[in-house]
Amino acid sequence: MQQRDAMGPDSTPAQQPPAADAAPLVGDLDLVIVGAGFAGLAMLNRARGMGLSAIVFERGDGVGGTWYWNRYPGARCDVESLEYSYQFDEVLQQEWQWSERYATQPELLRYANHVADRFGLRGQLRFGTTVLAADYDESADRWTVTTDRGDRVRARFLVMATGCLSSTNLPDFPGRDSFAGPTYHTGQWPHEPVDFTGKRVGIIGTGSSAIQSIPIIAAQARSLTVFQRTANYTVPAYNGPIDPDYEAAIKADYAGFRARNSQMMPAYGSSYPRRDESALSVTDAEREQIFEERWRHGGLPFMGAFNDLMLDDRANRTAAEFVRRKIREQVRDPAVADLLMPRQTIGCKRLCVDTGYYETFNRPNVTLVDVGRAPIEAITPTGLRTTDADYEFDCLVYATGFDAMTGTLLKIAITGRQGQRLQDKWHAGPRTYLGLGIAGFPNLFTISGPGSPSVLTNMLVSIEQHVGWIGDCIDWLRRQGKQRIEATEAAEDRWVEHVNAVADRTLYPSCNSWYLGANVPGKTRVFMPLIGFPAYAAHCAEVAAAGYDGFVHG
Ligand code: N01
Repeated sequence: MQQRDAMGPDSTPAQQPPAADAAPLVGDLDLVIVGAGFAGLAMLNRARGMGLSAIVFERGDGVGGTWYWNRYPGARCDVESLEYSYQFDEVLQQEWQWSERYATQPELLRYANHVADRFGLRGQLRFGTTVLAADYDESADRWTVTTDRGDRVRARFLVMATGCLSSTNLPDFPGRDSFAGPTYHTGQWPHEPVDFTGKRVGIIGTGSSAIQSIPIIAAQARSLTVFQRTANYTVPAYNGPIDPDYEAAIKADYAGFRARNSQMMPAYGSSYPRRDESALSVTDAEREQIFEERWRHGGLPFMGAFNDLMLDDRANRTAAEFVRRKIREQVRDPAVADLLMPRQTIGCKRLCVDTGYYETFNRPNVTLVDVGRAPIEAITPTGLRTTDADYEFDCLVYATGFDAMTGTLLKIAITGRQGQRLQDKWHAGPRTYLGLGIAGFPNLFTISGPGSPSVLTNMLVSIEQHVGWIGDCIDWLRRQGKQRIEATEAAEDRWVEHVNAVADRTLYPSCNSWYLGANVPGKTRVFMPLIGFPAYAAHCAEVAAAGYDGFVHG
């Protein structure tokens, strides 16, 4: 494969970030990457290391992806900072110092910017640019990518680093645009601080984003009305400054720490791993003590208290009941406590991690409204109306989540071989091989795509595993003198079956989660991520070692 360079006189495209009024790009490259979040940055860095000509198109005006858009009050990661970070560069992981156990959004955004600068990536990032279409030309084995700024770039390979939670879900309530005050979506928060002081605020939704922002908004606003359709489970974060001794111990053997984490099912948590014991094999008192220890530790390792919490309904109920007892202890009004108690399987929607969530409902300025029982009928100029009552407020926050995993990909008109459109191919749910390749769409790779562990893992680990695999694959094709690689239909069919079969052995499909697409009206109900990182990563390595088994290439 030859480096091409139709974008400028150098062997790489423009070395400076393009100005807002930069002329459209027209040219021919090795690689187009869509998205400059953690996945896009890592892919670009790998491509540069391989000497590939590449450009990244990014809708936002800066790097960071999820951490660029989700600036709502209290936004922070629920995987510990020392794990939620790149491992591809030893100096980077040694020199960067996280301030807290769970990093805040501003700190994560600083980190993304630091990586872009430190590895000299900015020259190949084109911000404020939305990719509209990508078309595969079979005669030349090239993708043509077009954007809303008139760019028209041809490339041998196309990598979709578009993120899993990057298309917001904004319910189509009647009268939605009639509200007179400001409205916000947690996933598209303004860049300037929003001051709720003295305001009456309404918030729709009680997922992770709401659970993080509600305590902070409540402390600032005159009043906060929370519209809850489904109560959610959340465990305390017990966030705080990073213990310097802990950090020093990790950094003394960071590679070992990373290796141990990659052997965990969700690719994190080796410092507090899952216990290999059934919740039903211990006495009630022992079980209570184990849950209590995990609760006091804080965070997602709570679900690692026993090995069958996501496999056995009776085991799961012991954890669910423990959390419900905690809610009863923390919330003074028994009727409010009752409403806050989730009834579904714990863990089948992503567990939330909070700071002061349940206690917030003891505040006199916070009201909880059950819109599961009495749904929202309409947004009005002064607030909203449920089937029960009218509510008035000055500002409205939508914490209504995302069209997860497929939303952004399907907004782009992607057309593969023989004019096949991805929207048509995926009308009954996403179909991929390994969450990396799609039959009918040669030389297109998805990072953390549906069918890979992605959102069920530490995303940084999954991203780097995919970037490594894609980079190695392109390198292999180059060394073999091959122009094209494509998943076979048969391999894809087997893979989709495998992803479903693994999910069906667990309790994950038992509730209306965004993993299933059940949060978006009309979306096909299919469990999208694959459960279990270590077996998956091993399988991807075997596929590569076998000359990209399940793919055709030429
Ligand atoms: O979105 P969600 P999120 N009427 O889909 C409700 C990651 N994340 O942005 O449950 C009324 O979880 C909906 O109700 P229901 C993390 O992976 C991570 O909070 O569908 N309500 C639900 O309560 C997370 O899982 C972090 O009945 C409506 C809420 O809106 C993912 O992002 C922080 C409605 C949406 O919850 C998504 O979280 C934040 C309607 N028509 C996010 N439509 C951390 O790292 C939707 N809802 C900690």
